[in-house]
Amino acid sequence: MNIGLIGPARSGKTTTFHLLTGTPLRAHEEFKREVQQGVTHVPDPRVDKLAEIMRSKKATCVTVEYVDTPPLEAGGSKSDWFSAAVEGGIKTTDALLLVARAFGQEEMTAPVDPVRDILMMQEELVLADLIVLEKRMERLDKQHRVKPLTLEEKSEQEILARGSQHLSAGQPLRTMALEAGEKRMLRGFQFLSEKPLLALINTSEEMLSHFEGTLHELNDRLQPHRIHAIALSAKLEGEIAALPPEERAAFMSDIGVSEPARERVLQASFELLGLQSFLTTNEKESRAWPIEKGGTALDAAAIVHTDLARGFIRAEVVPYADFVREGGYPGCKAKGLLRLEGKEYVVKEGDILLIRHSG
Ligand SMILES: Nc1nc2c(ncn2[C@@H]2O[C@H](COP(=O)(O)OP(=O)(O)O)[C@@H](O)[C@H]2O)c(=O)[nH]1
Ligand SMILES: [Mg+2]
Repeated sequence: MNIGLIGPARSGKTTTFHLLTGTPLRAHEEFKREVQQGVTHVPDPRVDKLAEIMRSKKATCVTVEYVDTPPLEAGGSKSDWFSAAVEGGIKTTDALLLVARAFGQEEMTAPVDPVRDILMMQEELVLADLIVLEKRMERLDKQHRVKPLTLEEKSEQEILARGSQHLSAGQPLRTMALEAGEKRMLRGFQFLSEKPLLALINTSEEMLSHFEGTLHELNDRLQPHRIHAIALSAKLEGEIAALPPEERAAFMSDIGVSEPARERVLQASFELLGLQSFLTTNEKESRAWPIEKGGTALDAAAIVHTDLARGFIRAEVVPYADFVREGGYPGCKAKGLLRLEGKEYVVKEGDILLIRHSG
């Protein structure tokens, strides 16, 4: 899973990137032009517990990759953050994290309205998608003049026309009503306004409680756009994360946060993407995997390995809590807690799956 950081210049993307990946901010980094990627682990104590029970050689958490995008050229136009972000590889990401600037109010002439800023940036995503979409429509039109379109091309044309109307009305593609097949087709274009969007209101220590307190209202205004916002102070949390572990808790409770930003962002991203996790465990490895809510045993098999999906026979399923209580597979078997499930079984959070397959 990878998430692209976008937002205007100096909104705190790079600061946030280092906070989320647990890497140090280097000197003068705000002026550097390169894209950077970093990986973070989704902390999951269940994986260690399973590794202990099964004596696995390896314990592997879910990983998330963040992509930081370069800053603007000096004197660049308003849309530069955006072309820089596209160049930076955000087209191929699964979701976007939009960093909105809500610190340094004293230097600003007007009071900050993060929702207005977030929606302004969304407009850029919408415009960029419209350009890509219209190019594709033109190409289909040209083709149509030479030879009749295939059925698939016709349905593509129809979806693109609807998409064009939707975008022209200023609406992001993520709010468009689509059937599963249509959605898949649209995904192929890697449209930016179609990606799930988490907004991060990056604020100062002084303003943090203000934004935390008004988050509900802000989210009410963002909800029609299917955007979810959280508030944090990237700089401050970066400083806290750099403290010795035993001092962190006290500082965090000082600013009124109970969990580190890294974990709050991961949690919000999982929720936004509609993800949950399932587990696998054997002597080699105990591991957590992300899966969309509603995903089946066959989907889970495909996530672990395509071969498992191809030769799928059945899944043996046991909830994590039962597995731990019984101390492993033998105990679960003895009590009949190990269920045999078919391809269509809908995976639940914390299910431990053992996929039986042929070949
Ligand atoms: N006061 C304050 N400054 C911040 C915060 N986040 C970032 N900054 C500063 O804003 C400047 C731009 O940050 P940077 O992360 O490079 O922004 P980017 O251009 O979006 O990558 C840097 O000088 C940061 O130290 C914050 O939460 N509070
Ligand atoms: Mg930067």
